[in-house]
Amino acid sequence: MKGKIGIILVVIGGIFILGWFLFSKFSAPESDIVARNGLHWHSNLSINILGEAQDVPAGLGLGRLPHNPMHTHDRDNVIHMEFSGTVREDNLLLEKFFEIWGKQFNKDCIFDKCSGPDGNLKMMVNGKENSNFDNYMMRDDDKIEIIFSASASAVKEIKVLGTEFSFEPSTIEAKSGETIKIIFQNKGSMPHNLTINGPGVATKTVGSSGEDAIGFKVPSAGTYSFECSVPGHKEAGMRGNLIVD
Ligand SMILES: [Cu+2]
Repeated sequence: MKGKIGIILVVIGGIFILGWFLFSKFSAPESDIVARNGLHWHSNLSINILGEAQDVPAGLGLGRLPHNPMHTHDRDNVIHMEFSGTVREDNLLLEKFFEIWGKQFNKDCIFDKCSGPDGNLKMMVNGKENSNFDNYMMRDDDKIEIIFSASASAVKEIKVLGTEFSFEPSTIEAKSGETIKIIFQNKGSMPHNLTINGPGVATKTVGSSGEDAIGFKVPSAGTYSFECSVPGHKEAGMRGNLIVD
């Protein structure tokens, strides 16, 4: 009796698994089919990170045979989508392009830049903000822009080099109220520092090849002189101006 029940359970289980298999095999939704006889679409992709346009390389997806249906030919920011047969929405996701490229892109990050204190990522499609990011399905003639811009609260870093006896640059420009970080690097052979008159901030005196940074909130508009406070260095030429507007 026990044996019979066991067999019946196995048979029922088998039927269930077979049914589920057939269901999943033949029930792929029709709605996500974009084309049945292939397509040849193009979309334009531009990436801008902190104000700098990024190159989309030529020949992506064409490195080995068979060529990837999604690829680039030239350095013209055009993504080619040349599919044959049935094309599903899934095939046209922007994510696929970044997989081919081998670069990171998702709702938070482009390459190594992620939304956070450094800045914010946004995507525009045909002039409108789009929140699908890597899940966006590209369409013919799309103009896609991925933009990573510095957030207003981001700290601006300014590198100043000191040597005998000058600063490079000797003029620093900043906006009142913003927070800046001055990274002072001693490229000379004597000890130097960078001392700003007015806000009263100064780096440590550092030796040759040394470095020190000062972060501060930029004071009200005006011109503030800075110098190296090591005796005689200012007179010898180690001075400059912080111009605040
Ligand atoms: Cu000095």
